[in-house]
Amino acid sequence: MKYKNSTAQTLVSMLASDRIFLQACVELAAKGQMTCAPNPPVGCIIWRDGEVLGRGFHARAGSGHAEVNALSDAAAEVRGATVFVSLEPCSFVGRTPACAQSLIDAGVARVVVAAVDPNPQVAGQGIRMLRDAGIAVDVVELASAKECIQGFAKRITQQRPWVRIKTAASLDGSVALANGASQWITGSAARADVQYWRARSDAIITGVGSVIADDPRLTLRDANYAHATAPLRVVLDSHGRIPSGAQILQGPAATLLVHQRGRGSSELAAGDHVQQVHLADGPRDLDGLLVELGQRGCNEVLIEAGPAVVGSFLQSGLWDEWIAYVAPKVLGADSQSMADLVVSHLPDAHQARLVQSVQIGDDLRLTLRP
Ligand code: AOF
Ligand code: ZN
Repeated sequence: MKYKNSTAQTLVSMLASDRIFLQACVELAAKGQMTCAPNPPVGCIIWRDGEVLGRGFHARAGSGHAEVNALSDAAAEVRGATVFVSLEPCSFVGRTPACAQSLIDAGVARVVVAAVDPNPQVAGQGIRMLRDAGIAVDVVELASAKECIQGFAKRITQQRPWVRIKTAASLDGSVALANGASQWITGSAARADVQYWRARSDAIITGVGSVIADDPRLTLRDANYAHATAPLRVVLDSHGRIPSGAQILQGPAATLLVHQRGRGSSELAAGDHVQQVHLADGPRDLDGLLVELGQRGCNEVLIEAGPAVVGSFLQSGLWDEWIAYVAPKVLGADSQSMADLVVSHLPDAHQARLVQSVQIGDDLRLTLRP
């Protein structure tokens, strides 16, 4: 059949190339993922006549947004260009000027957006501003664009961070032997993979039980993520049991101790990097804890804790994603389950939905959703 260039075919191929450019924007956005909180990661590409004129991503709150960085990256004139951006351009003057206005001033002809900004201060107004100025705007929704801002979206709309649980257990769901031995259950590749989730988290939550048992540092030590902002280390410690010599109390990363009201460790010789908060019901008030972390600008938090904390997060239903590493080994009947909870009736079991499974070294990594 002879190829005939109809309007419909032109539209179809335009849509296909829009998606390819937007996907490249999402990949650019990821470069800012570990540093941009509380802002969302965003990537932008400016294109005209078959040529990329400029690229930009948002690296840090208070510094240039993706669009502005792409505009300044463009050496050539951008008048009449198409702008691809993974998130709707902002419409308000915040820490930085409104991107929609900067694009209008630059005289671009078309803007293609992969996700509408869930921020109520924007929520479609950026698109409206551009259209009012005579710029053609197409929203080509991309699942990957939504996914990369899921932490920001949850905080800005529900005032709570995206909660990701991480577990590393044996085939029979155990995280330690009866004598407490737990190093290591998963192999080195899986443990290295955990560094990625730590690096993209704004806080890591653990329980005082794990601090007493393992004395973890919960710091980033992978050179691949040297640029990442160090996550806040959060210790759930109702009664102020944390040993004053615990490694987690050492800087330079910040640590937040969560106590029950009236309790706490006043005698802790804590430096500026250690803060304490008191919740009415202590760390049992998981929702109060999430609100506190949302107020501190956390978009994504990682639960890296023992069976008590993991069990209470599962039971509370206050989780969004679960990264479960499974090692092909059996620890046996007297080993410790990953979650301190009792299920008496099968229909009451905590059912998760499997969305991905990948082999990491000799282990398996399951991505689960509620
Ligand atoms: C964009 N491009 O690259 C990002 C956007 O306080 P500000 O001025 O940094 O504004 C932060 C808000 O801007 C943030 O809450 C979100 O709505 C939007 N993020 N918008 O056009 C970007 N990061
Ligand atoms: Zn902006």
